[in-house]
Amino acid sequence: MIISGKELSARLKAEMAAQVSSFPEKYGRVPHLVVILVGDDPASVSYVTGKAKASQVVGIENTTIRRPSDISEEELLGLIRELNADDTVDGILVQLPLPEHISEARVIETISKDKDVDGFHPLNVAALWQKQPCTLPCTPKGIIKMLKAAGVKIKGKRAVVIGRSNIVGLPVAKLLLDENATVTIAHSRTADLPSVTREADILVVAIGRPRFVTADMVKDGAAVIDVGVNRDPETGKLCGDVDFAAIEPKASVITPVPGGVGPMTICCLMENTIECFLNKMTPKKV
Ligand code: L34
Repeated sequence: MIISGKELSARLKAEMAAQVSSFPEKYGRVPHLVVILVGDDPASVSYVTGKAKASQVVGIENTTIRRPSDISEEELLGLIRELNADDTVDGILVQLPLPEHISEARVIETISKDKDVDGFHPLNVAALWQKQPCTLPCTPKGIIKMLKAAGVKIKGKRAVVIGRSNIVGLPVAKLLLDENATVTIAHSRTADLPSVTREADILVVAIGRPRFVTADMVKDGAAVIDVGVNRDPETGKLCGDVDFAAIEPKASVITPVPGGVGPMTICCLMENTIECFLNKMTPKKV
């Protein structure tokens, strides 16, 4: 079975739209997400456009701020600080990657924790690993939603995550662990990787190389989640990290690229923006 992230995200966005439509009456306004895009990398432009479109569907106000790739780090940090101080802004996202002269770490730590809709701020990451309330990073959150929607039982299963980035690999491994899977984090330097991945009931691949995972690496009946978004070197088309044609017949469920994890990432960004808005509007008593 192919898990359509496109369909699942459409369903969830429709539910969020219904929820958001009650906000003007309840809170006097709708959530406001600001996305900052530095430079004009075509992939980033496409993702940021997707975020603006999804905002429109959900009824969230979206401001996309574009800056040239030669913007100084200080200027970018200044813009973020202004948005932090702006009460009408609920969520701030700076699209990654950034040009080399700008420190991604400094940018991420400058965004107010309460407006960090990506869940990338060190305080959010710490809260996640300490089992405290936090904003969950969008891609890992979307992956867990897809597995659950497809009826995949996570508890007691062996999960293998290929990739150890801060954005996907590490947090998705943590979320699977919290669902009581037994998790192995592998990477491009893992010795005899196929012997590790063949043990996986749930295989999550976030390595960024076309057809990195071949059929011999996948156990029969495994759930396969493909986080890769690559250009196929031969056809130039969008493709994942998994040899989809060869693995789809073996897998119990598999996510396609495009139409899999990508749309779910954006869907969870919408959810996180609503969450940040509601946290502000209905503060929890301590
Ligand atoms: N700050 N930077 C920040 N937050 C993020 O959550 C991201 N990411 C990653 C890159 N940089 C970021 C995204 O938004 C990757 N990513 C992302 C989002 C959406 C899609 C892919 C990656 C997506 O919608 N992909 C479509 C195809 C889009 C196309 O045609 O180009 C899909 O169906 O997979």
